[in-house]
Amino acid sequence: MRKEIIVLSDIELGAGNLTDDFISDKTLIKFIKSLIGRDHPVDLILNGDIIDFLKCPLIEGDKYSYPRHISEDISLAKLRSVYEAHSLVFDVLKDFGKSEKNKIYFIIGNHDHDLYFKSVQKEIKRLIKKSKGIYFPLSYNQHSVWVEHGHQYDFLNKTNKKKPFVWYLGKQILNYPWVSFGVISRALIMKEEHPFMERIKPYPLVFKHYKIVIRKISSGALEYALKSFLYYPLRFFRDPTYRMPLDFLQEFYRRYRMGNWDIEDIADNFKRKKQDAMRNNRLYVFGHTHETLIEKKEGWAIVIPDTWRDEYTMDPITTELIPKTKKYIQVLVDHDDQIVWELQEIKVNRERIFFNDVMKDEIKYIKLAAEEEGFVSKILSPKMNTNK
Ligand SMILES: [Mn+2]
Repeated sequence: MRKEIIVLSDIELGAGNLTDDFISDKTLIKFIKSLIGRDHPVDLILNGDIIDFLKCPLIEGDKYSYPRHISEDISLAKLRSVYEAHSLVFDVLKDFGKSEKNKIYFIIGNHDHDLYFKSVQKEIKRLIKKSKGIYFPLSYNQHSVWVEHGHQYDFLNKTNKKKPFVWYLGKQILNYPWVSFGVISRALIMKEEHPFMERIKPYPLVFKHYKIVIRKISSGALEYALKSFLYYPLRFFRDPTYRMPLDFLQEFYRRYRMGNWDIEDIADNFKRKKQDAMRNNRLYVFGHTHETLIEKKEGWAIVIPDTWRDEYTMDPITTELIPKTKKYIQVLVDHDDQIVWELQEIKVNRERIFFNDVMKDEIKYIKLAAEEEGFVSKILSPKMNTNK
């Protein structure tokens, strides 16, 4: 065999606090260990939202906050907190990367936009002791395999590729997509109040069973959207993070006229955008949507291998919360550059849990889930938040 390509995404490594949704360190470490010592080279593609900078607080002493203006120093401090909470994951990447023929690709997603900072890339290279064969691109394209996180086909989360940074008060800060600023200033506070709920899919079913929360979220989101149109651009005139992009306004208006508020289907959007180029590759892999998708057509296929964070699918009849399996794409490339690929999955053993019990005490079940998977959280104490 010439090469093996492994793709997984949306791991969302956080700081071990209430907004950190990754607890499957043991499963991930065991899996990456199994890739070490192959006879052939392995390209390990971490397809975006791997380090969850977006939901990670800035921890300063015994206080923490979710700052809106992310300078290089803040991204580095967040990386440090993530490293402290999940250092064994970095260690196993170090072991995997020791062999020169093994390559690691950190593809940039919307939760790890911070990877645009060169100093953050440098620090990751230092932490996993790999200076060659480690990359931070927006996409991967080798052996007719195309890999990309996919947020560029989701208009709410797409980033301005030409302008990853903006200037604010003489400092370079991250030019997050508009929605991410909303996440930082509003949604994370709600996430701390309902840390488990956000892990359960599908959302419409969750909301059906949990009407108070949906009301809180809708009114919060509506208020934020209205203020973003009418008030913030004036109130924070000099602050680029409060400017709503023009294409967002246009899209908003278009959707309003069409009455179309459906969640984006990134595979569909990609096909529409890249129709002519689809024949160039045989396999397209995306992440971002936290779903499992296999679409096979003559000559090409699109796959999404779901998320690695702790996430559940609610059974609509019994309301049992069924933990998602951990999935990855395995591609084998032979010496004639022909590929064979498969969606693989790893099951995690967990006790059965039901929606109604979880909703009575979300934090208790957050802790139980972490315990069951052997994740020792260092700072799982809420209410030190300094955000207003
Ligand atoms: Mn994403």
